[in-house]
Amino acid sequence: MKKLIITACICGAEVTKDHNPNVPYTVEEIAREAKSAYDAGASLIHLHVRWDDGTPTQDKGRFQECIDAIREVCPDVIIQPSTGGAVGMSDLERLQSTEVVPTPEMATLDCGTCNFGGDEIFVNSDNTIKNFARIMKERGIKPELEVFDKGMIDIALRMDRKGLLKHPLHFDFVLGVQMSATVRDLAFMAGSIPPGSTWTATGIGRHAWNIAAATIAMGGHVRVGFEDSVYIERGVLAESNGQMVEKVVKIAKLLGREIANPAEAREILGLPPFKG
Ligand code: KMH
Ligand code: ZN
Repeated sequence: MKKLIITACICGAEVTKDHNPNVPYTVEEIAREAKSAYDAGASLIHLHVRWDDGTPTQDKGRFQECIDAIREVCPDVIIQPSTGGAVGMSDLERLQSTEVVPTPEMATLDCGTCNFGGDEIFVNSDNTIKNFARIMKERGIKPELEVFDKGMIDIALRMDRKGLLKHPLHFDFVLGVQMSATVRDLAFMAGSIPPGSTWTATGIGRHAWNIAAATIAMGGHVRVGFEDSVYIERGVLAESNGQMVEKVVKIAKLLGREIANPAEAREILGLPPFKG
C-alpha cells in the first residue's frame, strides 16, 4: 500500500471561534495552525483564509499573505487553496486564490451543486466547473476534485472526457454533508473512479475518525482539520489541527501504514518535485 498523505484543512470558511476558539482567522493564526499540522505529519494544507474578524474571503492579497506566512514555517508543504470559498461567493471571487505567486501546485475543483446545511446551497453549475477546470489546466494547477456525492464523480468524468483534466485524477470524498458518512458509501465512491486515480476522504463532524480509519485500511488518503470537525473526541474540542493530524498518524501506525512526507506525497499525486 502507498504511504498515507494527510491533508490538513486548517481553517475552512464556515466554522468559527464560537465553535472552537482555536479556529484560525489572522495570518499568524493560520501559519500557526499550518505548522502544527505539518509538524505532526501533514504533507498537504487545504487552505481557506479569513479577515481578522473571521469573515471568509477569497481576496488574492490575503491568500498571498497567508501562503507566504505558511511557506516560512512549512518550507516544502503542498499548499492547496480552495476555489470553493464560502457559499454565495461569485466565480470571479473564488478564482482569486489561484492567482497567487508562485502559481499553486494544486487547488480544489468542486464538481457539483449540493445542500450545505439549513438554507445554504453550494452552487457549482456545469459552466462554472468547466471554466474552473479550463483555467486550472491552463495555469498548470492540479485540481483536487471535490465530491460530495456520486453524481459529482460522474460530472468530473464528463469534464475529463472533454479533455479538461490531466491524469492521474485526484479526488476528495467529503462524507457527511450531502452523502452519508458510511463505509458503504466510501467504498462505493472509491470503486467509482478510474483506475490509477488517487483519493482522499474526510468525514464531517463526529464521522471524522471512522472515515479516517476506514480510508487508511482501504489505501486512500485522509483529510482532517477544523474545516471538517472541531472535536478530537466526543465532546472534547481539539487544541489544534496538529492534534488531529497526530491522531490520524496514531491510527495509521496501528494499521501498519506509513506516512508520506511532502516529497513522497508529490510523487504519489503525480506532481512535479518542489522547486522551492
Ligand atoms: N466552503 C464550502 C462552501 C472547497 O474548499 O473547495 C466549499 C468548500 C470546498 O470548502
Ligand atoms: Zn474547503
